[in-house]
Amino acid sequence: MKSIYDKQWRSKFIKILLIIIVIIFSTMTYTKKDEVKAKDLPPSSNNIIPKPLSYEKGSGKFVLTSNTSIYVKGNNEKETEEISKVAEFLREKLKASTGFELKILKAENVPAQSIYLTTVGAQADKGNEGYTIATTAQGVKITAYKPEGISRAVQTLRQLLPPAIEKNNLVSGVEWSIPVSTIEDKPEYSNRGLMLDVARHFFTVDEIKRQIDHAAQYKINRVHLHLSDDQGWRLEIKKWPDLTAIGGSTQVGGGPGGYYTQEQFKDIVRYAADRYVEIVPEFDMPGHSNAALASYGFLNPDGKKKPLYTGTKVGFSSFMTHDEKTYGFIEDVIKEVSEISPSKYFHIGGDEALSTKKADYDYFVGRVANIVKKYGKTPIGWDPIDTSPSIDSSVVLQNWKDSNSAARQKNMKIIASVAKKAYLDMKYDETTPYGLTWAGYIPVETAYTWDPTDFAPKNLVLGLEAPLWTETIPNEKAMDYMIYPRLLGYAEIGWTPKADRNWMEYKNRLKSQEERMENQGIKFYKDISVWGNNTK
Ligand code: TNX
Repeated sequence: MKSIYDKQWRSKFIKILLIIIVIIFSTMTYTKKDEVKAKDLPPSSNNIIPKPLSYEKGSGKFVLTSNTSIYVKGNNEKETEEISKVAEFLREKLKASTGFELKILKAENVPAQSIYLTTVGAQADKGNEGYTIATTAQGVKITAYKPEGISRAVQTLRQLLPPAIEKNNLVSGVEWSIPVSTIEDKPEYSNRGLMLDVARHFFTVDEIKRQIDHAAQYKINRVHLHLSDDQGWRLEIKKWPDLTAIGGSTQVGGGPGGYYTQEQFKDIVRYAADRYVEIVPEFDMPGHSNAALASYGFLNPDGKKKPLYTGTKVGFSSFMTHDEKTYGFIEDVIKEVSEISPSKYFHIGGDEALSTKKADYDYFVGRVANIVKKYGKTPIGWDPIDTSPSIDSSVVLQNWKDSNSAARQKNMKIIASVAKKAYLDMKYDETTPYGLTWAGYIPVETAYTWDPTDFAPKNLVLGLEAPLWTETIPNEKAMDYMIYPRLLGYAEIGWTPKADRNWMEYKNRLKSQEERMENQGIKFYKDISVWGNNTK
């Protein structure tokens, strides 16, 4: 009896042992597989957003130390100066976290252990924004046709370094290494924009600069400022001071509003230009004009100033379209702004003019477009500006409604901003604490998975722009939350060819940006499709 019991027990024991061995073995192979996976994983450098055209990894690394210098050389003195400014930008970005005060030197012979920024020998084929970054164990060489391309490359270089590089305080114990690699890159579209509505809620110069700086790292190259609307006029016009004294004195909800002096506007423009970002000014008309109508009685049919408006309705205001005083006033504004705005574009609004008869609207936008052209600028307008017979291909359509057949017929250039895909003021989902829903929810995946050519023929598309309307966006925290991380997707749609983009792959790269954004203090939204549950 005992021996039978023993036998049974033994066979049971052997079975259990076998199971344990199988379990141990399978976890071993699993971890082994995992190790292999980890080893084969693309280095963090492959997590660059927007994704570069080509990335080739070698072996080894270049390590940045306090002895590294930045060398600059252009094709002429002026270009060398311009590259030096890009070098200064790079030095400042590296300073806080590394503690290094890198020297910037102009020299013929570039020694090892340096970062070399140059336009010498570059071909025009990658355009003004294209570049090559060649990293060896000895150093980094950035070559571009124009200093602008060097600036875009410098933004890429930040992402080749460990995420701690983005910290605002000294970090110790991190090796500041860049993997040996070669990157060839250039953008798909020349217009990759972010719009900030500073009219519904006012944002300070520093808040705007902060957004420009954050957006520029993802190679956004246009920041469109929506400078007037029913609720506020936000730029000083010397000839008409009440525009800001009265029209700038409030905002949605009745707060104090605010405005930029011309000097402050120039300061924003300069700050953006240092990052090769162009500021595009917009004054919305003939609708969305209550702040102006509240500032000066002569702009109204009864000669009386309209009351200030702090609500969120649209479509109730209109300039007088058949009164020469209106056009005299508008010309004064366009003249003053054109003098301080280096952008070749001037945005004249043109949306939701629901209180303007169609024929009057058509006449008005034609007249205003001509004034803009008189001051040497290219007009941009929201649809339905393209439907006016007085608008032709010299005007750019910013397309928000997916209604651009007139623009196509006229061969007008188009900036894609179709609301259901590109509006940063749309909620991510029903739990989003800010924003609107009229164009639908825009989770991060929806924001990423489209292309301007879904809405317009490629030959007409200048690029895209993501607008942040601010009726429900009262502060920086709300702004960050709505812009990030969706803007990274828009930046990539604008930069990376459609065929190279894929949501499943992008998702991983986006997740790897988390630490960088956090280190910069960007209060972004952790979308469930990327970060999973319980991360809100
Ligand atoms: C429509 S889009 C508007 C804006 C609003 C926005 C809110 C466009 C050209 N006009 O006036 O702020 O919807 O999403």
